[in-house]
Amino acid sequence: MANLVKFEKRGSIGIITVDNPPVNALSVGVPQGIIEGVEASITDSGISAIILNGAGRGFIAGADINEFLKPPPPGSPSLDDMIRCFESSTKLILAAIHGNALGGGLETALACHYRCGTSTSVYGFPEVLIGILPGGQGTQRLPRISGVEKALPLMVSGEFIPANNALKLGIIDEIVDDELLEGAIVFAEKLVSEKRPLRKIRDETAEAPSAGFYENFEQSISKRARGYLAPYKIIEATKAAVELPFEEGVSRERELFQDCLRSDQSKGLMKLFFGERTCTKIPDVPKDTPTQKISTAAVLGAGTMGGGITMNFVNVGIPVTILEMSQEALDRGLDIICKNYANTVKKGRLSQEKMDQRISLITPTLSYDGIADADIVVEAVFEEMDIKKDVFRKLDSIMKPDAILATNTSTLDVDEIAAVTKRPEMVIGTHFFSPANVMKLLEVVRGARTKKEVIATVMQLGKTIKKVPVLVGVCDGFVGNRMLARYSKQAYQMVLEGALPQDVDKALFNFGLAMGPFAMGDLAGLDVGWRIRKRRATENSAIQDDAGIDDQICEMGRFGQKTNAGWYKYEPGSRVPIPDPEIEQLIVDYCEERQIQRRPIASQEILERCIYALVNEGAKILEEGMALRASDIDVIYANGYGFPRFRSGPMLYADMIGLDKVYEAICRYHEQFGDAWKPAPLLKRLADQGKTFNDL
Ligand code: 3H9
Repeated sequence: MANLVKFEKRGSIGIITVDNPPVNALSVGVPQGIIEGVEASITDSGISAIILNGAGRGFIAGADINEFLKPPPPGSPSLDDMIRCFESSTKLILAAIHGNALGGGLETALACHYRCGTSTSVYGFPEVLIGILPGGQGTQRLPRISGVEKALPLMVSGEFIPANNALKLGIIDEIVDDELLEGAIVFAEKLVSEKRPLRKIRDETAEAPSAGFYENFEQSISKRARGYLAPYKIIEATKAAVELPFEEGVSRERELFQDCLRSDQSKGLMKLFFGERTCTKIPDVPKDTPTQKISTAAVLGAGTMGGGITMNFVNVGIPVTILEMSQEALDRGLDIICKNYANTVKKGRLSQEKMDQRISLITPTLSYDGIADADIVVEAVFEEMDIKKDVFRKLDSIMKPDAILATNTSTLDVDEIAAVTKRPEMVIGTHFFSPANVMKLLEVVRGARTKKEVIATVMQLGKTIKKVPVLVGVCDGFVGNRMLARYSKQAYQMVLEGALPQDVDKALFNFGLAMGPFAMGDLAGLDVGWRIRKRRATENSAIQDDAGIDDQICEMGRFGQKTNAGWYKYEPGSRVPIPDPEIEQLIVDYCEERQIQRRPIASQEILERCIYALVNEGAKILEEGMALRASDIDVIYANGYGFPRFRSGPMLYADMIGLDKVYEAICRYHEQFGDAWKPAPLLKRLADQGKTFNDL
């Protein structure tokens, strides 16, 4: 028997244990090992029942996702072979579950005759999150035991459910003691002594759902599932469970599974799955680097960012002292935090008790003395170098010696900030994205002198506060915003050349982005950038005074959604952008005054210029070492910039198009539009070598 699976006999029970760390995936060899365990049990007349369980942290977390990205190995028994073996078994098989039973792991359990789990066990079909469907008969079995109306939302959301819900849905038959094997043995012996039948889910019927169910369900997921293939394939497979005999349903499921597996979407999502795990691995900061314990935090500034950052900490039980300069600012900030939580309570996603607990972890203060003992302080004050420097000098003088000093700057040089302290090795950037309590991305900015222990601590802290932390280097805009500047510039440029904001936004929305750059500008508020540009122009006479279209829009008092007008207009209380003839006229007049010849711009050009601008800058960032890997950039874009997850991110998208084609297009734009399009040397090199960013 393969050593990924162990077999032992305890009394009259054959015990098969999958032991394939870290998550007991069904890698090549595991199904074979399990089959051998079942066969050994069947031939042993002293065995009356079989228990299948997992070693370590959980039962089985599903198929081995790595194996989907490679050609299948020849001849090794598959999940299907294993299920057939279970169904032809003459002895009762009980799945005994602790930790996770996910995807193919849950399908394995559903092919057993009975299932029991500990009270803390967790169940789910997360295949949809990697662009596939439960293709080990899950779409045919779950509707048969839980009903279509319960099964479909579970498979389409990829949600994990706890044991008590799984019991209600019929996924498990019994919750056993946390001493899993003892409880499972008792349960198996009971099933045998009661001569319970070898129950097969395949023999049951999936009843049709109530009239209109599928239509309503599709409607309910239409926003979330826009552009995605797998959710709709799961619906089709579920219909097959109702409409076709079991074996035919299984064949249909197999076809639909292959459709998903062959798609670029599943490749993109699987790459992102691994990318989101690889991004915390830093070559020169090994896993065993010592970390500091973070038991308390301080946040400087109770504005939108400071408030959001504070919420992240208290959400996971880390008390925060929040410092402001005036009582009024402090009260305003705390009020917003309370309102945010109250909204979540109103939506039923948080209990009042939990809200109160979280609020009680926040200590407001007006004095630096109040924060001196915090393990980490995150500064979120006004984005101005001199102000930040003053703040860091002050922090350096009052914070305890081993405190981590973090800045939430989105544009300023972290090394310059660190240089005003006597402990630059303790200074690091933590670039949160707005709204900081919602957005998953955290750019962790490594300064030239930041200590490895500090990096390891902050990366770990990022995970603790449920962010996706990605390490980046010090450069203007770091990774995400530096690339975004190129993208936004192209979007704006095309409006000057002949496109309208709605044309640009539509092309990018259809590509799968949550929204295009102009709708995004309106959402974020146009006045912030405008005020910065105005201030810079006053401070520096070398900056030319030709107000851009965006400046003119602000001068009209149109600051975006908050004023019901920006690049678009908005009905009061609505967030739906409506193209505005007044803006169209403004654009046309603006171009006429400057004798800019406008021309129609096809959506293909819009898309290429925006996305390739990201890719070209991304290539420069990689070459400079500001991001560790192409997949880190994709993780940044998927988690911080609404890039469609099914495309993984701009770098994998470019790889899939072919870097030779991308390079060729960029060279064309370079010739046409000049220096802004200078191709990144790395892009040229990879294109010449027929390689991809992901080969690096
Ligand atoms: C499937 O089952 C298809 C079938 O329906 C049909 C087949 C025909 N494969 O997340 P973590 C690795 S599709 C390979 O940091 P956690 C992961 O990369 C599958 N590797 O831990 C990481 O490696 P490393 C359906 C996997 O405690 C390490 O394990 N199942 C797999 O935060 C630890 O992972 C899923 O989609 C895998 N399936 O979370 C479940 N899973 O240390 C996907 C994990 O080198 N997995 N790894 O970076 C998860 O959701 C989480 O990993 C889990 C643990 C909740 C299990």
